[in-house]
Amino acid sequence: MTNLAIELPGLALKNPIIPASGCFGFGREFSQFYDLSKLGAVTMKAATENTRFGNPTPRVAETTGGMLNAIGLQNPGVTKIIETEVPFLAEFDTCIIANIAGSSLEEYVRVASTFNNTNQVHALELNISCPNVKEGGIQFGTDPVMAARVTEAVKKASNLPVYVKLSPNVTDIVAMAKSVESAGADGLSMINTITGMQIHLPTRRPLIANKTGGLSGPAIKPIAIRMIYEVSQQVDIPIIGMGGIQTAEDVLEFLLAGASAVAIGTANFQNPYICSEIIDNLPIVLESYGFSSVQEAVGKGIIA
Ligand code: ORO
Repeated sequence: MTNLAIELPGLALKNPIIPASGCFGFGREFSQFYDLSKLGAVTMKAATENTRFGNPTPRVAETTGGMLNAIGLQNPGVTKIIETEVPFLAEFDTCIIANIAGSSLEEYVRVASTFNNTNQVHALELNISCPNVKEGGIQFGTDPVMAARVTEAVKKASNLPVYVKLSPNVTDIVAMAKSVESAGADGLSMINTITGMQIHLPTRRPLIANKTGGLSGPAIKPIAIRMIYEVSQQVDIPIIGMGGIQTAEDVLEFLLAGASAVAIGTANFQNPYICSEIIDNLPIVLESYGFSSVQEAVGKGIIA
């Protein structure tokens, strides 16, 4: 029997498959398709202090091998999420990860400490990498000093493990990773989307109203693999890897590159059963490449 379980700070995962933040809402729609208890964990859509309606539409567009989005952190606000969404997800036998965002260091701290009042959330994912809002977010995620400052502040404010979600929109992702590790991050989550833009020729307008958006999907998979590989060589904290995963073979590639678990994002829009199908296929794929557990595959990949 292939052992899919993996232990990360705060997260005793029955398998390494986690729907990615922003691509699964709060799980309600997907719970009509399969039992969410099958999942290793669920990462909720980003929570901010107050309700956000997000950016003007259109804010999602298909691209070659991927998708652009500029949702703008739409969410009902942390209090509502704790009142209505966390209890819904807590009905399932899975871990809950709360993605937190803010437009200032103080907002991150307030959102993080609000989650202390619920005992149903297992970990925080500190989102310093949203490419689609003017304030906060990526300003923290592209500067190692700011990233360390917000990580340290959130760690102080929270009794939950903190996974910092890194942006690929930087020259040196290893420097970012090391900086948040020194500031006390318990883990990393990488990569968020890559800023992109596409133009609709007949109207000569950008395809999305925000002009630019975050590119996700299989088009970014090699970038994610490269970054996870480089970072995993240089830090000691675990990595939740993501970026264009569509199959169990892709999952194995991420594990071999150095991820300990993975998040599935864009693929959920194409196939709502994708996480469930990958969980079913993963033991077969692991076995066919000679692995008897997920743990055994982590970081064992690259034969030079
Ligand atoms: N979009 C992304 O691509 N990443 C985020 O972290 C957040 C958003 C969004 O809400 O626009």
